[in-house]
Amino acid sequence: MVFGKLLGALKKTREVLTAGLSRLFSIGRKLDEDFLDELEHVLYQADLGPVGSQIVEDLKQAWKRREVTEVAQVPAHLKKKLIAMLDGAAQPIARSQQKPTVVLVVGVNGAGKTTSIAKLARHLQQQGNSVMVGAGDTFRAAAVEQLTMWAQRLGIPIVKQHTGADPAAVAFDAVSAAVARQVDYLILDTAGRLHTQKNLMTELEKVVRVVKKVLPSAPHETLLVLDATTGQNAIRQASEFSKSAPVTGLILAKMDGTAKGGAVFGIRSALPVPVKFLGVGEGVDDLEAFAVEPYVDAILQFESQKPA
Ligand SMILES: Nc1nc2c(ncn2[C@@H]2O[C@H](COP(=O)(O)OP(=O)(O)O)[C@@H](O)[C@H]2O)c(=O)[nH]1
Ligand SMILES: [Mg+2]
Repeated sequence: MVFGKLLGALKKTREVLTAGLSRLFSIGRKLDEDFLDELEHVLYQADLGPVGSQIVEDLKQAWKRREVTEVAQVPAHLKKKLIAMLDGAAQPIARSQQKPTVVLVVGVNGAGKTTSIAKLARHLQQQGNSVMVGAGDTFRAAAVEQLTMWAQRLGIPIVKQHTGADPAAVAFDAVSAAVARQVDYLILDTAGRLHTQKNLMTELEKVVRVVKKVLPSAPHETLLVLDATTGQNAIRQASEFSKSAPVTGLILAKMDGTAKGGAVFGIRSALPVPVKFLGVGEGVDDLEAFAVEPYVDAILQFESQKPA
């Protein structure tokens, strides 16, 4: 079950949140300043960052207005607030009127770009689309091999050149081939880069220019892949990266096995673009289309929070 996988992936985040919360709830406490301060600390540990403080501030106001008077009302309030904060955050991947829809995938090395491309290709295939990939990370020999391996497994065409080739030339070939073949989606891999690597950022701009030369409406989607395990670092990357690349959506990879699954909130406040997908494992099926309520449900579960 889809929701089961998300629930499994977000286990650590949920544990940090609920362990902290059940500690708070177990001693039969009163709703007071101390309680709210501790709640803020628990939210902070789950990497909710400034969003946690915002929520607690909101809760304090509700408490002062006597809308929330006891601890038992806190969970529902919290959940409602978290869901409201992500209003509009979930959106499906773009689909262009004319084929192909070109998806450019960017992010720093190791974030999970190539793996996410394989997962995304699989996801799109399962929805009945024809998919093609372009091996635009020409810097690392292993990168082209990695994408080639995935393309073979998925049975999809790949456009590639030798290591060290001009990524813009690969992009040109790939978009041309995708137009000629009229595939539904072309997903373009790119070399990892930091915003500080000026020549690489310039190169990315060149890739976009060349893509537009073949297909003026493209890229239809520029997805930034962020490694959720890096927490605050991912938040920094999101804001810095977006200055140089017109990011239209996020893929948050490695949501599994990290307690920093709450980073979605912080990342969204740094870069308010839609979250398209969550990476929940290394396998090709480990990608979940982002949906707000299932996500919030997966990081917050209150069933077991009865006073001990
Ligand atoms: N656990 C986990 N590992 C992931 C996920 N996405 C990517 N990885 C791993 O992260 C590492 C780097 O991924 P890769 O796609 O090569 O990153 P790239 O350099 O951005 O292309 C690989 O070992 C992947 O298997 C994910 O959602 N969960
Ligand atoms: Mg890669």
